[in-house]
Amino acid sequence: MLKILACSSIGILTYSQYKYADSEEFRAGMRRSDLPDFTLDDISRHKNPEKSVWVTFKEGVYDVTNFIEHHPGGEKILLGSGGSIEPFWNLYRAHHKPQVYQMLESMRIGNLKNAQVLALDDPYKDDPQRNPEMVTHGVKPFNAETPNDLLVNNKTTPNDLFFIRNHLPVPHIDPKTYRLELVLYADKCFEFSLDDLKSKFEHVTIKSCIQCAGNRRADMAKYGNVRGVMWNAGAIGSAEWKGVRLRDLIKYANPKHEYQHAHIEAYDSDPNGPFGTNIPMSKIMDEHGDVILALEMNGEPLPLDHGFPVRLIVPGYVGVRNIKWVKRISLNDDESNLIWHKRDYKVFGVNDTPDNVDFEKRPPLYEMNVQSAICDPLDGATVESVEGKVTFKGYAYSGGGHEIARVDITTDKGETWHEAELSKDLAYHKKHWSWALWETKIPVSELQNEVCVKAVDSSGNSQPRDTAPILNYRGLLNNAWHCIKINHK
Ligand SMILES: Nc1nc2c(c(=O)[nH]1)N[C@H]1C(S)=C(S)[C@@H](COP(=O)(O)O)O[C@H]1N2
Ligand SMILES: [Mo]
Repeated sequence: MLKILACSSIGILTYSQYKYADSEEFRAGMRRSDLPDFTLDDISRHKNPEKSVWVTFKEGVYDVTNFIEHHPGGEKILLGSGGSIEPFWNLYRAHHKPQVYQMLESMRIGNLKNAQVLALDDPYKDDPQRNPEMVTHGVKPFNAETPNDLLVNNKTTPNDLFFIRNHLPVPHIDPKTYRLELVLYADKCFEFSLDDLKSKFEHVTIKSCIQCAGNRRADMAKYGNVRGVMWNAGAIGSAEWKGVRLRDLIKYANPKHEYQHAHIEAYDSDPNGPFGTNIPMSKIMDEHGDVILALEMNGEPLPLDHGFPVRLIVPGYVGVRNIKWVKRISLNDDESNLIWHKRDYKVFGVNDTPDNVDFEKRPPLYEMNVQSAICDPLDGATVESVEGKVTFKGYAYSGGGHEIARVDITTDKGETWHEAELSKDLAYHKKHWSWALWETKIPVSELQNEVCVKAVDSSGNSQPRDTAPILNYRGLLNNAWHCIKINHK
């Protein structure tokens, strides 16, 4: 079926274009003859949140003043005020969906006069190729997890299967001109080339897990509204990181003052500034010196997606503190004000909503809680028994270097438990930065349709049975018992 649209530049459409032409996405920003025209000048005069804020999208002009306080991304909406929101939407691709187009059109006030609709560059066009086996949750930015059953095949997660959590396009950095800046606030600044890092400092190798604070968010989402990437249990991996101690660089710089915090800035950035975080100096300078600037992952130069050429590894800390593509480290007395540090990765209560939370009141999340998951078989699988038993495998991990003390599996909702066998990774000065993989065989006669796991760490911390009491709208730190449904013959 063909359809001719009023817009002359569109002409005759094929069927797939026709379906598109009926979509919200297509209609958003199209010229509307029932509305007045505004010039770019007119629009640029409306960027005062106290009075009025206008933005453009393609040929559409929108008054978003009343929407600012409801914008899920908060005041970021002001980045586009008085001009086009397209560059930001291309960066934050989650906007490209029918509901958002529809909402935008509800704020429509006019057309852009003499609009020359620019074809905007795709900031993600140089992102690297990824392993198609990965379970992809989003492409721009790229977010993908290891298929959960493959996770437990290796104590060291292969580079091309290690989960990827990007917030922005992958920066491409020339290793020849790369410089790491170390700024001693209001004092002096040092620059290190890759050669400096490799030749001036002792090399160390540390096996450490990285786990995203949102690991298992998809489970939490069954209990209420949560926001973020819908990870299953695969937003975790363990790798051997080789690099130099950040402590050694700081000792080399020899600050004359005892700073409290290190602000870490990365090369990936958006109009708000660089991606980055804050690490307390006490962690960097402790007697272990295990916070490293890694140049290699599992014996290879860091892959582009994992921070080439230099990433920070902060063992025992939540994923986001392990900053990729490190650009600058500044020492300071105060905690970093970077938006990614101040306005994210904080844990709220069950009744907190985006409208009532006070980010300033909450401390940043550093060490993680104790976690475990069943990876093999996968949820919903039909299991087979060998000699009357079914094998279950998974991982357990605890933040802060706590050792996994035990892992137990139940087939009867917690009445009785099977202790699993653990295969632990090496500890460094009694700190367990990596995970324990576990395995157990359960008689098929005992199996019902659900199997759950929980772990206990060396401090006696364990996992709560239920998710509902730990629900938080950001979907962080879900460490409730991990349960899977199974069928058996
Ligand atoms: N520069 C930079 N560092 C970053 C991120 C990022 O988007 N940019 N994501 C963080 C988050 S939230 C996590 S969980 C880990 C993921 O590391 P990976 O992609 O190597 O698995 O990187 C952290 N470091
Ligand atoms: Mo993360």
